[in-house]
Amino acid sequence: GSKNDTATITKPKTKSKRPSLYRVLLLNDDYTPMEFVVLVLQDVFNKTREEAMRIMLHVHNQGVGECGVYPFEVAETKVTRVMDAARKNQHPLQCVMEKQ
Ligand code: NFA
Repeated sequence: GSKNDTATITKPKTKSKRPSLYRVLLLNDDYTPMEFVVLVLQDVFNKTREEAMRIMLHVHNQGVGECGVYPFEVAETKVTRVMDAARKNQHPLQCVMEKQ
């Protein structure tokens, strides 16, 4: 037969899988300055000063708090940015992500 007569038919795959979402969390500690946490929330998570204050105080009082929910790679980049800034400034601030 001709070259392209095999019986394999590939179905057009246009179906879009929705990306898994990850919650990014900040953890409280006794040493990181409140102002540093507020600045991180504004800079890394694009929060307003007011929202950043609200989240920082929630973490301070409750021990943990959500900064946002993002696709894996975005969440990973934000965690890295927070941890790099904390290390650079010698603060023990911890940032983690968890599958939502
Ligand atoms: N608990 C810290 C303090 O009293 C502030 C803080 C808030 C640290 C949120 C980490 C996260 N200086």
